Amino acid sequence: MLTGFAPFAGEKLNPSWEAVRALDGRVVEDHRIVTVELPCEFDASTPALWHALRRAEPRVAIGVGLAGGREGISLERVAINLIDARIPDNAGAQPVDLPVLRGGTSAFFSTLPIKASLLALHEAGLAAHISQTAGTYVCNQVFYALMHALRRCRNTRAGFVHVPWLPEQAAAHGQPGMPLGQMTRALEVIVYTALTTRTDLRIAAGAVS
Ligand code: PCA
Repeated sequence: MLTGFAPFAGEKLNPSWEAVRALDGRVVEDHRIVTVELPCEFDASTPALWHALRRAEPRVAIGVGLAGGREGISLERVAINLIDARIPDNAGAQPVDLPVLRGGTSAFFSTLPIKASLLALHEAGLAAHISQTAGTYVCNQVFYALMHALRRCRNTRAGFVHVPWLPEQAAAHGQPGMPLGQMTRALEVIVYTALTTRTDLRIAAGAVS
């Protein structure tokens, strides 16, 4: 299962959903990809995610969001139990210094093979890096909610990936961008790697280039 986000902050498109929806129905290693668009809202995104998870019961669940300003694909390593919204969400909510889940564990690590994915992405000629923070906005909340929901599901691998701006948005912001086809290909590589890699590689993030 792949989730993307609705546009936010006045943008017309969210590249995360554009890249994810291009993979709807695609079969990878005998698994059919299911896609879901989540609202960019603190209140509505988690119930929508949990509903989709219950329906899909996926082997691999990857949340995808936009991180404007970053270069290439960010393989997120950690979700934290903290919300600190820099801007209001699409419902006008701007929570600050609140937990995602009251009393919840401080953080969860991605259970995707992020190092193997990094290597596979670089081998495919796609710009990517390991990121140590998914931020403190709606994406981190969804990542945390995903990992919390699956904390006892040993058969489901899950994590989060940030994509950069699309080229036309990148030009408008004067920041790095990536063509949609490359984003979609990157997500497919990450799904394939998650389904085919048993134990992640143990290589330093900075050593893969
Ligand atoms: N990016 C935002 C929320 C939705 C999205 O695509 C984030 O990084 O939190």
